[in-house]
Formats: sequence, structure tokens, C-alpha cells
Amino acid sequence: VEWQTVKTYEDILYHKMDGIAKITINRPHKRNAFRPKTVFELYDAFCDAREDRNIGVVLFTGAGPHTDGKYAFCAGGDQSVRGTAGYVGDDGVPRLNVLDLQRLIRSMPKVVIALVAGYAIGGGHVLHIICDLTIAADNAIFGQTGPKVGSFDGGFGASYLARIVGQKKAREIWFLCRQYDANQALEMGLVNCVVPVEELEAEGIKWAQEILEKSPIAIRCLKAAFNADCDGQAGLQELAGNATLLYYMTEEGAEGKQAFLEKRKPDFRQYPWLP
Ligand code: 2NE
Repeated sequence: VEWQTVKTYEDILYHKMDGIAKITINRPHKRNAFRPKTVFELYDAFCDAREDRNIGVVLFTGAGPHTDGKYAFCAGGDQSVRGTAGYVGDDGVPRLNVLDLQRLIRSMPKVVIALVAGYAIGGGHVLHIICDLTIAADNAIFGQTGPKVGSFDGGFGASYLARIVGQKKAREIWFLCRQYDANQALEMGLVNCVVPVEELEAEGIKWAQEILEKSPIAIRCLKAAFNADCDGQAGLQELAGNATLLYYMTEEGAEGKQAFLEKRKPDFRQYPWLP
């Protein structure tokens, strides 16, 4: 089976193969930094993957290497289009639309795996944080730059990072703006494994295939449960939405709808009050 192009975009590539979607930021000359258009395109592709019943896993990665030989997952917001109130697109409107993308990746009931080769920096680092799993190439470099370049992500970028690596380490990452290599990232639990760069995609496919053998409903409920632990009412909404989905799939749930449509009283007496 080979990757099939799903749709053609300007800033990203979008492929599918056998239950797996692959979304690639394609601006290697900018170390895959994102402008508003990049984020809109990513959002569109992630929505498609979310809606596709055949897709269970999304691999999220960056195109590379660039002509100078360097790799990047994503170097965050494109500073060359940063205006006074966000990143400015062709329409002249300043935006921080990457926050919408973060929420989509976090809440979609499919597993999103970041494949990081080279730099995952700034808002690009937060994008890998938000993914369910991260597979790092041996050349991966991680870090935040906000306090150096006049920015910060106090949302998932701070609080969820701290859940992953602990408060002390998260504060170090943000306050010192250092860069960390793949093995340091592995040591602090920031990534799931490290592989040679040439094996990155194959490893991602292997993990995806292992996940695809598992129960879709079990995985979606687990993702929602992990999220609910940190995400307050939005997390509970996600988790409870799965309970509603499962309830709709029961005879008991269907009886309510059927009775309404048949203009009769529902007969719930036939269903047990389980202990
Ligand atoms: C990523 C890093 C460390 C790579 O360094 P190096 O030395 O390998 O490459 P270089 O020469 O800096 O970059 C190569 C080309 O990519 C562009 C550069 O300007 C350069 O272009 P040319 O000079 O060749 O034309 N480039 C790289 N990153 C870019 C960026 N983010 N925006 C625009 N152009 C970029 C090094 O490049 C680096 O530190 N990059 C900046 C990382 C950064 O600070 N990102 C923004 C953080 S804030 C953010 O992302 C954010 C947020 O905090 C909250 C909400 C939303 C977004």
C-alpha cells in the first residue's frame, strides 16, 4: 500500500494509506514555521481525518530536510508575518488560529502521533506536546522560545507541558529557553521513543498499525479520559459525549427515540437497573 494524496494545499501535504493519515507541514525554508494559511490548511486536513471513519491514526510531521540539510518539525509562528495582534494572513487579519488547531488535535477521537525530525521549537514545540504520542528522530531538538521572542503559550503549552515533564522542568524549559536533544527529551518523558532519522516514518507507521489493531471505542474513550483529567468541563464534555454515543448504540437508548417517533410511551421497564 502506498500514500495517496488526499488534497492539494499550498503550505501542507496530506496523504492517506490504509487507516493512517499523514499531515505534513511543507515550509522547510522557514523550518516549517506556520502562518495563518498553514494553520487553516492543517485545520482542514485534521477535520477531514477526524470525519473519515477509515482513519484511526494521524501522523503529524514536517517536510525535510531543507536544501541546507537541516530538518524541522515546526519552528512555531512565522515571525515574518507577526503583526501587532497576532499572525497576519493575506486578508490582513491578525490571528492566533493555532490555538483552534491545538483544541482540534486534542479532542479528535483518533490517535495523533507527532513525528519529530529536527526542530520542534516555540509554537511548533507546543504542537508536538498536544499530540497523543511523539516519536523523535535522533536529530530532534526541542524547546520554547517565547520569553526570548516576545511571546508565550500559557495554555496547553505551559500547563499540559507541566503535566508531562513536571513543574520544575516545565518552568526550566520556558524560563531559560534552552534547546534539548532527543535523548534529553526521552529522559524527561517528553517523547515516547527515539529512532534514527531515516527510520522515523517507518516507526510511525509501525506504531499506527499496532494501534489500528485495537478497539476504536476503547481508544477514543481512553483519549477522552486522559484529556478529562486536565481539561475541566471541556474534558468532561468530551468524555460524556462518548457515554452518549455508547448509550445511543444500546437498545435501551434506541427505545426512547423509537417511542417518540411512534408517538407512544417508552417501555423502559424491560431494562435492568444494574448494580
Ligand atoms: C528553529 C531555529 C532554532 C533553527 O535555527 P537554524 O540556525 O537552524 O536556522 P535559521 O537560520 O534560524 O532559520 C532558517 C530560516 O528559517 C527561518 C529563518 O528566518 C531562516 O530564514 P532565512 O534567513 O534563511 O530567510 N525561520 C525559522 N524559524 C522561523 C520562524 N518561527 N518564523 C519565520 N521564519 C523562521 C531558529 O530558526 C529559530 O529559533 N526560529 C524561531 C523560533 C521561534 O521563536 N518561533 C516563534 C515562537 S512564538 C510561537 O510560535 C507562538 C506562541 O508563542 C504563541 C502562539 C502562537 C505561536
